[in-house]
Parts: sequence; C-alpha cells; structure tokens
Amino acid sequence: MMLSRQKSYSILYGFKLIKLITMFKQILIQTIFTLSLFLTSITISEAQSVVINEIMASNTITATDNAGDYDDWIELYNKSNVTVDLSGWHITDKLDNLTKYEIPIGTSIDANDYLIIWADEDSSQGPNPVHANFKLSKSGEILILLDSFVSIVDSISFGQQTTDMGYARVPNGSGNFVIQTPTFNGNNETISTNKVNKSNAFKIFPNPTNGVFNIIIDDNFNETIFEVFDVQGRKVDEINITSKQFQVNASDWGGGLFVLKYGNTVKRMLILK
Ligand SMILES: [Ca+2]
Ligand SMILES: [Ca+2]
Repeated sequence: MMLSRQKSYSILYGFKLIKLITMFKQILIQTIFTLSLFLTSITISEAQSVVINEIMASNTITATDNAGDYDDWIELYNKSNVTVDLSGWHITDKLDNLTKYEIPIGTSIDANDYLIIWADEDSSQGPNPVHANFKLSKSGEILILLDSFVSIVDSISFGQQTTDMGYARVPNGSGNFVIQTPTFNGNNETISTNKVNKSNAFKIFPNPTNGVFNIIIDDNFNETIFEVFDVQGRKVDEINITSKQFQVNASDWGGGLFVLKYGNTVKRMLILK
C-alpha cells in the first residue's frame, strides 16, 4: 500500500515536472518570437508601406460587413504613393501559424488608401471584401501582417479592448496605438482632431435612440449650424438652427455611432437599428 502510494506520488510529480518544462519552453519560444517581431519591426519600419492602422476587437454598433454582421475588423493603410498588391500576403493571430490566413489573389490597396479585413471566421462571405479565418480577442492578443514571402510587414500586440472603440495609430499610419472613437476605413485623426468636448453647449436625448431625438441648445451659445458626421468623418447631415429646442429625425442615417458637432462642442450619438 505504502509503495504504490509512493509510486503514484512520483508519477504525479513526474507529470507536474513535464508540464512545468513544457510551459517554460512555450514561454521561452513566445518571448524569443515577440523579441524578434520587435527587432524586425525596427529594421523594416523605414521601407514599410502598408501598416496595420486600426483594429476593433468588439463591434456591436460601429460598422457592418457585406452580410450585415457587426464583426471584428482590421484596417490596413497604404501610406505609399503606389498601389500595393496584397495577393498571397498573410495575416495571423498565431505566432505558431504565420500563414494562418492568406489574403485572396486580386486584393490590392490603392496609394494612400485603406482596406478593411473582416475578422469573422467566415471566409464564405468573401473574398471581396476580405474575411479572415479568425476573430480578434477582446482581451488582447497579437496580430501579424506578412507579405507573400512570409516576411513580417507589421505586427501589433494589444491588450484589453473597449467595445465599439477603435485601437488606432495616431498620428495616422505611423503613431503608437491608442483607444479612441473608431474611424472605420478612414484617417485615424478625423475624430481625434475634434477633441471630444463634453461642455453644456447642447443636450441630446434620448441617447441612444431608435430614430427621433431632441436637441436643446444652451442660451449662451448662438451658432446657427448643427453638423452630424459618421465615424469615418463624413458629413451625413447639416441642420440650420432656427430654435433653441428642436427635434431631429435620424431614420435616414442608418444605425451606428455618429458625431454631433455644434460650434466647438462634439458629442457622440448612438442610433439603434
Ligand atoms: Ca461576417
Ligand atoms: Ca481608421
């Protein structure tokens, strides 16, 4: 009885030791790889023309794909003055599988333009737009873009994300990543240049809304134009103000997040669809 108990203990410790060694090996491999990613990104940064520019790892109201799904998305940006052919490039969220997703033949990104890759694990909704075979983890992970020679073009490592907020390079195309109002398929500075000001120039209610909402302008403000932008910074409406209190019908705007601008005051509005 004693012997068999000792034997089972030693087997147990043996297993634990093997598990520990395996864990240590994995951590070591990951560390070396992350370090090599970091070093690679330093050496290629000068020549790099396409970057991972923005991501959204938890999308519930921001933008829909061609199937109408609010899925995770990755925004690439071509900061060069020539079109870049992305045929056979790769994008992955796995260090041990760099060719996890191959960008379809015929995919290209125009000069100074953006390309959205839907990370929805649903390639059947592609190839145009591109749908990768993985999703992004809201709690954070790694994302690597590689060319057709499986050389790393760009990589990011991100932490916990905020639902419906972008994680974007500021300045656009070159800066460090910050969590901010999303700029889907557009310049990351469109929103951030309009500093969100929560002053009392106007009130909106209800927010969120299904379509109709009310605006009350503070008596101390006398601007006559009220502007509405989508998350890409495009103007969707301009209202001439004739009264300090009025109603807006937003049913033509589509659903999602909108930016309301009155003078220097900017507020966000959520339209439910
Ligand atoms: Ca989808
Ligand atoms: Ca953007």
